[in-house]
Amino acid sequence: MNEVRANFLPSANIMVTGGAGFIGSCFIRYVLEHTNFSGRIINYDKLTYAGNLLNLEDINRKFGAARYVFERGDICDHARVEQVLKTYEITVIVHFAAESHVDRSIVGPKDFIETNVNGTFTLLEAARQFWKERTDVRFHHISTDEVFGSLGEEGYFFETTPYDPRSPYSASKAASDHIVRAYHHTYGMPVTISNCSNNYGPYQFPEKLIPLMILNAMEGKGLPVYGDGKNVRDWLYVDDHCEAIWLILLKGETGETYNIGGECEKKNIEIIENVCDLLEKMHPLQDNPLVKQAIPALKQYRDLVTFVKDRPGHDRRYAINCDKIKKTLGWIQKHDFETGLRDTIAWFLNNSAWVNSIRSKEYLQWIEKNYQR
Ligand code: NAD
Ligand code: TDX
Repeated sequence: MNEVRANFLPSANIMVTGGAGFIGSCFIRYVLEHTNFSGRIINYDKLTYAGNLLNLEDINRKFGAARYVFERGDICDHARVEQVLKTYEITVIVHFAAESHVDRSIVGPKDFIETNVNGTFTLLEAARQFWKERTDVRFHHISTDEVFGSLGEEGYFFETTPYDPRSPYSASKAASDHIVRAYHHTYGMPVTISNCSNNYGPYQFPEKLIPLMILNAMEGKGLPVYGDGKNVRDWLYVDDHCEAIWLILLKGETGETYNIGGECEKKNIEIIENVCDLLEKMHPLQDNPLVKQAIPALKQYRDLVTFVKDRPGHDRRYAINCDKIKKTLGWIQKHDFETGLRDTIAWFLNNSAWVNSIRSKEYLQWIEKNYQR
């Protein structure tokens, strides 16, 4: 067992940015429900289209203000960040807040530069001014494997792989990683960084591949496959990601970067076919009134697959080598893809109130207009 380095962590006041999003909300739930953490979490989130307080309704009810508080705010707003840092005497920042969707970054990159680059800088600067030279504090930055670029058939991304981002999203995340590292090297801020692969699981916003395919299929809509469908992603169940982040906070070395991956490479078309086949079992077409109404003649969910124009600059393959976190911190993935995907589909089938809350937001019109090509 590795030594626990961050002795201050279990009772800290942790600011989680982007805690109302997919991974941030899972992280808050994980820490409060499955660790020995006894301090307080302050969820700092702007509530963009991707932020949803319903993601944490149960946590809010169960834990109350002594353990969990929501503060609405923008990471680009220095004064507001400073106020929250001071009010709650924050000693740990876990930074998830970002514009996170590649397709949106292609249609409109400005928000990505603003939030991911300027927002991360603003947060770091406010933390530096508040913490000064303290070493019993931590800034953990959540990043992505996309900063490393695109792989061919062979090879993996290591922590040492040179950065080669290719979309406005990945370029903005790469920039933010560099700024975080600069704050460590220049000012000695105790930072850690993790770069992880594609997450999936409950509460994921249905613009990303897996939840979009589940909801479209459930409603008898087309399943848009970009290009030839043979692009490869490495899939990681979101709870495994959250556990890895907690371990890094507890035992990780400051100044270090950790890759986190599912070691589960799949072609996009395989994923979509898996979703269709599981839905045939879990929500058969004959019991699905929405599809019966939309396309009475549909024989199987797979027939909804539609090949569409490729994503511009579409990265071909991502694959993470995560030996470092396994060897040095003892992390391991606990969810296999088949079970994880089944649990995810079951969650979407059983949580229509959440799905409807997403549906009522303006994002649906955006998705129809911009990328249901
Ligand atoms: P998400 O889009 O579901 O959630 C992002 C959250 O950040 C939302 O709650 C949103 O309201 C909030 N936010 C956005 N701009 C903000 C701002 N200016 N100030 C405060 N809050 C703001 O994203 P996610 O999928 O949960 O991703 C979380 C983090 O993990 C991101 O940094 C992303 O780059 C990274 N990441 C995601 C994946 C993935 O597969 N989803 C993989 C690797 C890395
Ligand atoms: O409708 C679709 N059809 C399709 O073929 C969508 C939404 C996606 N795709 C393809 C594009 C990708 O090859 O599926 C793959 C996965 O797409 P996304 O879910 O948009 O994820 P990706 O672009 O790989 O980026 C994700 O992983 C890394 C997250 O959105 C990022 O936040 C994270 O950093």
